[in-house]
Amino acid sequence: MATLRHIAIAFACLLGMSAPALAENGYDLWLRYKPVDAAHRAAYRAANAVWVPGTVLSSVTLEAAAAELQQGVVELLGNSVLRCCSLGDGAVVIGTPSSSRAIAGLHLDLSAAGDEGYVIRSVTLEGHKAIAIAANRDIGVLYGVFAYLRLMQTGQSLSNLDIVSAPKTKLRLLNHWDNLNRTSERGYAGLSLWNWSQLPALDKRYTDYARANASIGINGAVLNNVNADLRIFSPEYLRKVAALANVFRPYGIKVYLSVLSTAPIQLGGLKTADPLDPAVVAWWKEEADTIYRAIPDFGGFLVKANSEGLPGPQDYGRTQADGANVMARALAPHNGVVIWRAFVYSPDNREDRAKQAYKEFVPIDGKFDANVLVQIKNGPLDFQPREPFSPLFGAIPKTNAMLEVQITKEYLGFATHLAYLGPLYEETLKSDTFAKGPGSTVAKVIDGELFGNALTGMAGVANTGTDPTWSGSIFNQANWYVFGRMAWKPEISSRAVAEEWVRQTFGNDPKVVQTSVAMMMASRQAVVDYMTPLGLNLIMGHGTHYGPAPWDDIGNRPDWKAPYYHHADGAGLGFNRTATGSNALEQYAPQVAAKFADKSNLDYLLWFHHVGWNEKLSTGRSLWDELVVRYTGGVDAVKKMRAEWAGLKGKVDSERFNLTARYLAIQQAEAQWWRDACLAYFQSFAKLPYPKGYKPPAHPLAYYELLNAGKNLDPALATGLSN
Ligand code: BDP
Repeated sequence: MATLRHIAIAFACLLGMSAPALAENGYDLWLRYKPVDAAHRAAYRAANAVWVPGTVLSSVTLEAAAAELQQGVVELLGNSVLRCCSLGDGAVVIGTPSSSRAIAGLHLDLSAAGDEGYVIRSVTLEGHKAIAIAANRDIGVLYGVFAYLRLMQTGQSLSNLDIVSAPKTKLRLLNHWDNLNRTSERGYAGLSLWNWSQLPALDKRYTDYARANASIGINGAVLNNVNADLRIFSPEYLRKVAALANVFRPYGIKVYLSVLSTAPIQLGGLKTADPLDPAVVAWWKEEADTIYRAIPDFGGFLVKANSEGLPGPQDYGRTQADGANVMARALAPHNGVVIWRAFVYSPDNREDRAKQAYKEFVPIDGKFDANVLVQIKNGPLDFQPREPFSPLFGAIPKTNAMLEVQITKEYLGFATHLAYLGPLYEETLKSDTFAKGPGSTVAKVIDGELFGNALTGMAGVANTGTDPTWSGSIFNQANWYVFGRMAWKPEISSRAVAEEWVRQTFGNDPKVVQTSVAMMMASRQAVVDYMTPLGLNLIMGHGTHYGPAPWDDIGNRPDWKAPYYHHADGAGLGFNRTATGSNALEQYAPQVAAKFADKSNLDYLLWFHHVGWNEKLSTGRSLWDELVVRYTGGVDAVKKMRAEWAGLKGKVDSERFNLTARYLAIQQAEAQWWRDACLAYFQSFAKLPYPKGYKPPAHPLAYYELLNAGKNLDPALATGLSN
């Protein structure tokens, strides 16, 4: 195959044609080191002619950096291999001042690179033109090498380089909601990557996973589901975890584990898990010591407590801070951290679910130990296509606040729908909390700039699995990519990242780049419009969160039923969270509350207001008409994406082209399903005609209700389903 491919490329080049688009399955992600185009080849080859000797590959990380550079340069530049040993123009020198004499001799200012950052600079080395990739620590060198290769992958100039980059956040973590039986909660990309039954035996995929993460600066992985199975702490599993940690270590990735607060009972056989009980305190210490014996650089624990039926410190009348601190004190001597989730809500609490986490955590601000981070979902509810930012950001200044986003698309169409999440993350990060006046963005809260927190971070619920594409589709890879890039640099633009990703993933053909970026940038709003326009939320299929089910009223938890969120009735639609309703607005700074209270802010209209069906909106249309227009617009946007993609036939290799085309067809059908089902349902309250030119749904409401779990579901079946 390889030979044929090379012959084909050589032949095409000979005839002056661009190389044909050959099949690829997506496994290489954005780390495709395909030969660069003719326009750049000569300059890149000249700049990468000589490998400067003298870097002592004194660590596995430097070895990985050197290997990546070698592979990248060889594959990107075709037959040119970095030559070793005699200095000449076009030298590339990598290392830290202590591992490389050449780097030390250049006396570069590395202060801005910090512990993990790097400097890439055009320099003169013994009279020769050279490029230095330098850092204070080995991991910075590896990150620098990936950044350097990215310059060539994306067709940028290698002249006069002067790049300094350092991550703005300390913990940049993937959260894998993976179970020990290899299912992955809310995973749509095959089985879990972790083959527990074969570990500690290794698989190349683990190394490639680590390379992909390191290339975008991700430095930690929580291996197991937040709904944790404690068997992972048994000696047998810890050996398996340690094997993964060994593979990830050269790439700067630490492993973390999810744990339950009742571990002292379940694992330790104690009678209580009360965090203030001395036996419990001692048990956590011993457990931490055991883990660190197996994994000396273990990252720490991720904890979901008193949430969705899981146990927690409140079961003993203790606070969330008490629960976190007992673990934190056990981990502190080993430099481990506790990441405590703020995703806390309960059906016994009659308060608006969107207000519960804030009420829980604001009173205990300042009570958490220094090595605890509180991990807050981007919105106050649950990873919806669009939510206002969580009011907790900016409200707990004395606590290390970490942002949690979902990379897997639980509420945005699973694997098949094309939805680039960069704009969603960007919207959250750029949201102004006004906590310390204008400009107090969520980005500045989570990177520590606003309140001076020492521990900072961002976590993404991973979308990785055994699917050949890793992420369930080619475009889903972009969500993994943009998560890493934004965790590194929270103020980066999602459009810039989209372009960078497209160039690495599909090449630099202007039409491919332009079209793909445009599709990506429009895609998330399209999903909002065909699923949950105007601030609607949580109207997805019960339990599965697949497809529309605004009628869903299964089970006995009101906060797990769709009507709790949309409040459709004969008068109108939407959740009144103003002062006359739940007053969730009061949890935001006055400037933010005023913005959300403004009914012309249509993105959050129905999130904060119950609006009459006939009420005129800022668009000049009634709510009902606007709803029809938005739902229809969402479907049209998918049709447009599909047509645009079709125009790239022949410009993208056939396997990845066809897979994407197939998924866009599914997305179009499902967008239509969403539109029709939701409009049929809401019209049963609005009882208004469709605006001129807009088609009513093809079927009656009952048809859609039957399609997705709802009123008509067998009650026996329904009891087995969760939220
Ligand atoms: C919800 C998911 C559920 C998770 C939960 C969480 O449906 O599977 O366990 O979030 O974040 O959105 O803990």
